[in-house]
Order: sequence, then structure tokens, then C-alpha cells
Amino acid sequence: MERTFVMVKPDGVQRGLVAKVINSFEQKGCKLVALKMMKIDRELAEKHYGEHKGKPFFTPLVDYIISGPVVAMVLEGKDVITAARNVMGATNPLQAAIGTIRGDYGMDIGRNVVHGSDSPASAQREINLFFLPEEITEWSRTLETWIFE
Ligand code: DAT
Ligand code: MG
Repeated sequence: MERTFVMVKPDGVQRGLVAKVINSFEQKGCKLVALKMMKIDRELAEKHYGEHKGKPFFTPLVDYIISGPVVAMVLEGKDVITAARNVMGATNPLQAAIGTIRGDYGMDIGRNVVHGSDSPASAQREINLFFLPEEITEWSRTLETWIFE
């Protein structure tokens, strides 16, 4: 079973979209195994977005992600990284399909409501950055055989 790191960004929290965002992943079939509200400090933000260091949007991106509380979570499931990215939609909400989180709730690439890991390597890295092993709850979902063959 794969895991991914997902986060409701500060705009999503400020706009009262936390429950809607979590619901989008739950109704898709992703299993929630960790969840917390937190404020990200600049050091963590710069590590999290390290791959974008040097790009013109890096500093505004870091300023935005530390501008208010976020809700961080770990989701589990077969191919959950791809599934969660599909639930989120394209990076730019203007290009994101209606029916996706970014497509339904966003207007601007710099305020795109939600983050999700883009590969197994980044999922592992981001989960370790945001969660201690004991903050992840292992549990078996009785519904599992109705979601995965
Ligand atoms: P994603 O969040 O879909 O994984 P990414 O990793 O390429 O996208 O970029 C991280 C965030 O940075 C993205 O959610 C929004 C912002 N961003 C990306 N490209 C941008 C651009 N060209 N201009 C402004 N912000 C951008
Ligand atoms: Mg990314």
C-alpha cells in the first residue's frame, strides 16, 4: 500500500474548505492515516519546496505557505499518489478540470488550495518532513474489499 502527503494550504483553511477537501479524498477511497493542523515555519517551507528554490515564484510560494495554519495529512491506498493528484486537479486552477478541488475552488496558481506529493520519493520525503512515525495510525478499514479488488 502506497502513502502520500496531502495538505490543505492556508487559503483553504481561511476559506473554510478543510472539511470539503478532506471529503474529496475520502469519497474517492483514500484512507486517512494521519491528520493535524499546524503552522509551517520558513525553514520547513523552504525544505518542503526545495525543488523550486531559485525559481521566480519560490519566495512568494514560501511566504504564502507560512501565512497561516495548514491541515496536513497522510493518505494510504493502492496508487494513492496518482489518485490524490487526480482529485486535486492541475497545478493551475484555471486549467484544472471542474470536479477537481483546484478546478472547483481556485482561480489563481498562487492560491491553489491544496498540496499533494507527486512521486513515491517526494511522498516519502514529505511525510518524514511533516510527521513523526508515531503520528501515523495503522488501522484496517473494513470497507477495503469494496474499494480495492
Ligand atoms: P504542484 O503543487 O501541482 O505539485 P509544483 O510542485 O510544480 O505544483 O509547484 C508547487 C507550487 O508552486 C504550486 O502548487 C503552485 C506554485 N507554482 C508552480 N508553478 C508556478 C508558476 N509558474 N507561477 C506561480 N506559482 C507556481
Ligand atoms: Mg509539486
